[in-house]
Amino acid sequence: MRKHFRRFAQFTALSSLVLLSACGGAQSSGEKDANGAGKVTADIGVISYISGPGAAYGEAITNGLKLANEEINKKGEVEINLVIEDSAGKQDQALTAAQKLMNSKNVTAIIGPTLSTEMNVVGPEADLNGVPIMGTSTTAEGIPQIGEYVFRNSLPEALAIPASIDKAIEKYDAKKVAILYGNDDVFTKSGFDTMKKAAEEKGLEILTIETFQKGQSDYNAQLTKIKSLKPDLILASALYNEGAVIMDQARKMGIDVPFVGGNGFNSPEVIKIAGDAANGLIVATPWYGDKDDQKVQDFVKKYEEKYGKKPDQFAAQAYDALYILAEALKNAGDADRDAVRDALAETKDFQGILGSFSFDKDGDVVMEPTVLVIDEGKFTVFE
Ligand code: 1QQ
Repeated sequence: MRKHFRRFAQFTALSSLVLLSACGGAQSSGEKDANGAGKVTADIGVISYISGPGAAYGEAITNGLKLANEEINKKGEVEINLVIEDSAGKQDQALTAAQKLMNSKNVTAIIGPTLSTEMNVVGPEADLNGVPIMGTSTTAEGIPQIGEYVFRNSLPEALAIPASIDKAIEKYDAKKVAILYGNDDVFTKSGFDTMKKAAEEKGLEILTIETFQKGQSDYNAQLTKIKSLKPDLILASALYNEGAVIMDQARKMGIDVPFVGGNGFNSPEVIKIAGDAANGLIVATPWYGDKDDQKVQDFVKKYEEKYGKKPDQFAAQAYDALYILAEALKNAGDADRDAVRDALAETKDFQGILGSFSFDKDGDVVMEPTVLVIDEGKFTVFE
């Protein structure tokens, strides 16, 4: 079967595998009615970045999941109970949460974790234990390739970044770029690789490549160098906290060129933190809340009523993800982990709020992004 050849590369702790095997492997079951047609009932584990500096990602994700959960349960074909765990954006905490969920007999599948950095340790573990896992925000290269139980419905950076760069070149006739990226995170590093590759393929001159680390507060050295080189664009691979601070400091230094960011930058938090300094940020997204589409508008309305704010990309992806999983549970006809994995892999032309969704042969996403720019403090379509 696909991906089995990758298993030799999975180097995570065997001890937890042994522990899980000793528990006999967990399965939950569907409740059939007298006609055998009844609804499938399942616990779905969620690992999310709910506390710490990136907590707005986890808040949006869990909000989207809870809204979808209410709607799905109301329809009555599938009954999902969400079991939510906080990873705080940390690998070890994400792994502990995953082990707890996988050890629970009733957990059929896991949604999350939020960061690719976390999925890189949790994904191999879930795969070894035969627990289907689906990231809703993990966008680095290679996530679904971790194993056949590992999926995502998030727009990979490999699709998002080239789309943004193309638009920026077209609009600004850009020829020279500076690149800035976080070198201590799987997602920001992968985003950098994609940016560099895309810039080279599109014939852009890369003036400099600068790095930073999570939690850094002073970018003076990097930005002073970038300013002196006069790029037409700055390509920045960052999570929202660092990204917003970088833009704020750049604008204060008089750097007024557009920024191209990846998925991590596509958060209202960037505008909240950086204010006017966020104007000129270009991102590609699978989600656009002002889309003239009934399904999208219904979701936005319900979300705003429930949570008092507009949904972002992370909420929308999580919302669709639970529907995709609910559909797989229904098609599997049972809350069995293997059956649900197989049903998930078969997902094709699912019509969600992100548009039509299918997995490719690796369990990766086939999707067309929309390119947005922050203009006057608001994400708008970049024409
Ligand atoms: C990743 C991401 C982040 C932006 C998720 C919040 O895309 O870690 O893959």
